[in-house]
Amino acid sequence: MPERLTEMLLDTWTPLVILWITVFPSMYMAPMNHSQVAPSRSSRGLNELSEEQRVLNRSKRGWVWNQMFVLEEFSGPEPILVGRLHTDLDPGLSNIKYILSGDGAGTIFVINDKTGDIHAMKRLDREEKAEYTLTAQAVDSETNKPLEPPSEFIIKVQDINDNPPEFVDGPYHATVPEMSLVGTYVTKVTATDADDPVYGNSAKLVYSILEGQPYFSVEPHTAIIKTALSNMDREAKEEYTVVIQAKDMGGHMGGLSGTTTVTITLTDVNDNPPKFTQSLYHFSVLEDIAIGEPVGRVKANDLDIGENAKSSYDIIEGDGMDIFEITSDSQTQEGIIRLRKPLDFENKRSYTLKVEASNIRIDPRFISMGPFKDTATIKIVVEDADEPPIFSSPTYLLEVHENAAINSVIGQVTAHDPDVSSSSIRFSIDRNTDLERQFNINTQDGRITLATPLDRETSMWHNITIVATEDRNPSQISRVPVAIKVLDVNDNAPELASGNEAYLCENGKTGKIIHTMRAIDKDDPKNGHYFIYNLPPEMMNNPNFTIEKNQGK
Ligand SMILES: *[C@@H]1O[C@H](CO)[C@@H](O)[C@H](O)[C@H]1NC(C)=O
Ligand SMILES: CC(=O)N[C@H]1CO[C@H](CO)[C@@H](O)[C@@H]1O
Repeated sequence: MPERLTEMLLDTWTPLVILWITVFPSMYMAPMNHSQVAPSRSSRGLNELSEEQRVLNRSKRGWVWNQMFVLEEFSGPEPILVGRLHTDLDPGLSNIKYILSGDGAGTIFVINDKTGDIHAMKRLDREEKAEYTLTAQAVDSETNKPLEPPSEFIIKVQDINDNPPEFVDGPYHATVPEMSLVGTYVTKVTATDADDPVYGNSAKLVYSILEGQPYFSVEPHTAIIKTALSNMDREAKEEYTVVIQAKDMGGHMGGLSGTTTVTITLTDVNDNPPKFTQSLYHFSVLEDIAIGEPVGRVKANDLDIGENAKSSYDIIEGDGMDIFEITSDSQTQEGIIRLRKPLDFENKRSYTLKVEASNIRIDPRFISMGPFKDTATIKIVVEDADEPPIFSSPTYLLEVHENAAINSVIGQVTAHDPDVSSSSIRFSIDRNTDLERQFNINTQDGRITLATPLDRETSMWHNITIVATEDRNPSQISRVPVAIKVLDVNDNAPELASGNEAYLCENGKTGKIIHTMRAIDKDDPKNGHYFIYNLPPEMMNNPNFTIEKNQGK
């Protein structure tokens, strides 16, 4: 075979050639060379090889059948000649009639019943229907008797590159951690091409990046998008728009292309330490704030987000480490300084603390970038608050003998105003605790005196409340409990207990106990009662009875 012809055949005609060589029928069909522009009904575009083959194959009878090809989207002024049926049953026979049936016969494909030329009457679209199955038959034109058995053949619609690549899943969104190394996988995109994937290069895609360089790259054949720059910093630029193009014809000139957008967001890594907004904070606080109350807030900002921006706060130094504490506000990420122990302006008027904010979640990759913490100094000034008087004791216990004289002093309470500009104090008795007005108090010096007589046997305790009021600001009030215990004096005579009738027998023996006397006393001496029993004077000289102390009691 001539070299030039071989080359020609290698392209679209290869499958036909193979069939012609392997099958040896007497009837054949000849496809048209579609590189010809606008073939006409009269065109004699028969392949030379067909003639050669025809000679070769004449020895055998039957259909030479094969597949024919027709270019899709052909839109010449006249119908395109797809191919020609021919039987060499009897080359001289003029009464052969060709009949075509099957997919599109008579509408899309029309056969010239004499010449066997098949024309495509319509423009075809391979992506709509890629092949048509038809049946051809040669009959006697006069008798309509089949000269050959019918045989099927296929007309294949041959692809042209009439479909651009399409990204059906686009536009895409992808993320990649900031500070990733060059070549880190980001995502993969896919374009599809409706053209014939097995024939030619019409569906052979090559990807390239139109927008997004030098930050990202795309792998031409896999469409894998990777980072192309290291140390991309989310805090500098968070979102990138990457445009990827897919081009068919293997990316060559003249290919069709389609594009898609990939929005790539850098995700946060902890590459920023917390930083206090100020190196020195000043707070002032009234000395009388309650334990647990906030004194002030500090903030260490972190350019990162989420967990990477979270810091814990600690007091690491200072003269108020036991007085204050710092906690973090999970909402605002601020450090809140709170009071742990009471303040006393009169005792200490300022504190200095050193606080530290340190990231909670640290990425080991970035430890070398420095400590993920920061410190600041906090100065707290304690301000004087108008405080109520303070008694010299939280409670008082006073004792008084029950026979104490009216106006005698029972005891004294004292109190002072802790404020620097100290106020004088007035004392009073809370009369709700001394309804009987048993006591009086000296408003100036706090001496408590007896107002009415006491009786221990009536009331042993008088528990009263003393009120101290600042002269300058009468709303500054303190109260203290005073328990007054009434001490016993022997103001009650003993009495003999009842049931003092005794009986003895006539012949009672001398020395026999005939009765035990008992005495009682309302008083309550410290060491208990001690009674002395004597017979009345008129009995003193009667030798018949004596009274004795009962076992020392
Ligand atoms: C008064 O106070 C004393 C001492 O606290 C206590 O023992 C006593 O029970 C109290 N008496 C009354 C009547 O409250
Ligand atoms: C003073 C008195 O009553 N003495 C009497 C003591 O007992 C003797 C014996 O029973 C009497 O005789 C006494 O009179």
